[in-house]
Amino acid sequence: MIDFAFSRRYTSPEKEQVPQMRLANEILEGNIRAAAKLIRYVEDGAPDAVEELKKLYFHTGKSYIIGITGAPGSGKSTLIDVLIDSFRKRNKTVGVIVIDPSSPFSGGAILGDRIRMQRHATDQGVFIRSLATRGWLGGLSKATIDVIHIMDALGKDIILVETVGVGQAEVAIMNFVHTATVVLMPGSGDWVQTLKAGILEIADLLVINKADMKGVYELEAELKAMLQMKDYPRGVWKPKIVLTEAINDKGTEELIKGIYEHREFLVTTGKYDTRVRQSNKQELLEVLKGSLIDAVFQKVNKNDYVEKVIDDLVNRRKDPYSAVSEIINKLTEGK
Ligand SMILES: Nc1nc2c(ncn2[C@@H]2O[C@H](COP(=O)(O)OP(=O)(O)OP(=O)(O)O)[C@@H](O)[C@H]2O)c(=O)[nH]1
Ligand SMILES: [Mg+2]
Repeated sequence: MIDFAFSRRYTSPEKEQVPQMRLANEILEGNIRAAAKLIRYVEDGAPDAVEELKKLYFHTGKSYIIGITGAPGSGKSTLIDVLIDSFRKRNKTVGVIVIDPSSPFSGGAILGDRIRMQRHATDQGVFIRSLATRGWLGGLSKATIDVIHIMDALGKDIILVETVGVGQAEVAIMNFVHTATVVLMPGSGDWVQTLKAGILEIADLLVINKADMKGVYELEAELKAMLQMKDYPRGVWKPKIVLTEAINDKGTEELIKGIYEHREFLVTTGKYDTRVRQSNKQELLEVLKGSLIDAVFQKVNKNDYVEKVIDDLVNRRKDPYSAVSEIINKLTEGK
């Protein structure tokens, strides 16, 4: 029997010996320490974490998930800090996941983000976690959805996910959010240019932060021109542009209003269900991908088989397509 449990990165034998966990129940009772612990196990790729995630899954799907992505240093964390405040004033509990792009050694970004959101650290209604981007064999976006589920099960009404840039991994993460916000700042015109199509593909809200700085109107005009070039028939959401000054808590209410409007749009047009379906599909495919590769390797990788195939590729004795066909044939051998 092949175990389809996924593991997303190499774990040493002693790491696999995670003591019997009853974390799921504690998390469902709102225990923040248990949630932090499970997130750590997920990060370490502990196979037992999957058992806890399985239990939690049936209690998830209740949070509203908001993605905050955009240019480095555009003020995403500062914006999240003021958003937390506004949501808390509306009696909403908030989870924050910061995808930290820094290397494991610099730690700079985590520190900066933590400091910016520090004032919420003692608030029981707020739970902030950073996820390092390094070492995810099974994909960063899969790790992110696991942590989203944990915060969802913990009972957070709103989950904010911060990522830098609009690279492939970030776009994949945006598949899991209900409202995607792209944060820009004056002077990030080059960045906008290189990502032109990409931005409009993922953004439900376009935030021009640092509206106190020069160049706001140029950027706004540029974004408007981009939007004009695209067709938004009835029933298709046209990204909204919102101006903010996160450090002065200006424009926060407009941003929240934009988020609620987008949510209302999704619900009334039935697109909310479509998004959820898409997100579940994406998650299924990612788990499948990870599990299949694990399972296939377990089955075929006898006597260094995979290494030998790689040798063949390196020496051009075999092409990868035929190699995969052979692997698939090996799977069905003797059946
Ligand atoms: N002038 C001005 N500065 C701001 C504003 N919002 C944030 N900043 C500053 O911009 C810098 C970066 O802010 P962060 O919130 O860390 O930006 P970030 O996008 O999270 O940055 P990374 O996570 O490193 O990509 C900080 O020095 C903030 O104080 C604003 O509205 N106006
Ligand atoms: Mg940040």
